[in-house]
Amino acid sequence: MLDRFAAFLDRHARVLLTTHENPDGDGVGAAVALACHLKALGKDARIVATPALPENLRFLDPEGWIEAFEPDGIHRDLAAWPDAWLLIDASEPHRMGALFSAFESTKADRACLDHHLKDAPKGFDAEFTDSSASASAELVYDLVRPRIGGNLSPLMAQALYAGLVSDTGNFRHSNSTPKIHQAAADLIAQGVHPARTFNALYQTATPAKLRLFGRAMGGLQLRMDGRFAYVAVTKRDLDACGATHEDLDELVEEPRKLKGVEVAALFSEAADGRAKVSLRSRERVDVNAVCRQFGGGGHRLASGAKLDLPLEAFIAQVEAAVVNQIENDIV
Ligand SMILES: [Mn+2]
Repeated sequence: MLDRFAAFLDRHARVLLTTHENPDGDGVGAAVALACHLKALGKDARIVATPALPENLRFLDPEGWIEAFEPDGIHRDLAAWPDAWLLIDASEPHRMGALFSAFESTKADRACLDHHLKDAPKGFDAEFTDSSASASAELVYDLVRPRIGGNLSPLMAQALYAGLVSDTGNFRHSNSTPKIHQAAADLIAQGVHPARTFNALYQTATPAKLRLFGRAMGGLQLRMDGRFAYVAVTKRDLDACGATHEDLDELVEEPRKLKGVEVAALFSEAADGRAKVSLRSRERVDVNAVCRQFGGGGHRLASGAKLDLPLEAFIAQVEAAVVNQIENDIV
């Protein structure tokens, strides 16, 4: 697959690199590293992100290569620029969000580079996918490492390492393979600083966010002898802490830390006024099955749903469904 991908890159001179909307560390890290590689080969490479590069990923782009998508401004004719348009870290064109209409109208060769488990990609001229890889950054590492004798540039090494960290949950998830650790070891040996990377990616909370977590955890609810644990956050809680909906990110990980918990939930009043739940399962309970009952979904161990109901009523319904699912999945 990577030889095919290298041949694809060889055939093109102006390569536009994009990733899914609301870019994450893997999509951005893989794009920056690939841009380094293409520029070193004498090619023109641009990276466009939508809506923009998140604050905590700025350190991956010290050269300021990444352009925030402006469909009515500098990117009005974006579709005409590239001879190859590559979607990184996704294999469904609509995941590009606002970039999709430009992608649809381009005459460039369209390709994707991805590691997600999906049906066969549609809407591309070429597909480069490998679901055995833990991160898109791993695919880029495997592409460039044998082709670059000696050390990678510090910029490329940092970008690749951040991608590996992002998609393995800092080497905690089940995709933390021996191969990923070997790649990380190679990058650290070349000068990447693991603690600085972790701090830049994750240790970015504001006082408002920490106060919100404290307030939410003060209301921790336990059911079924602690096998189901949840917290709930209302608009009033957000206002009282001076927090925003973005500050809810990762809060569901807190009740998940309980010993013996099988399912953790975060209930909240979403920005659109609907009641929202994020469910996380440790291993055995299928929370996707729960969320599908409420018109939502996701993965078996991480799923969500939204419903037009008062928060209290929604909590009661989801709680009943979770209790059922735990009884069903754990014999
Ligand atoms: Mn990824």
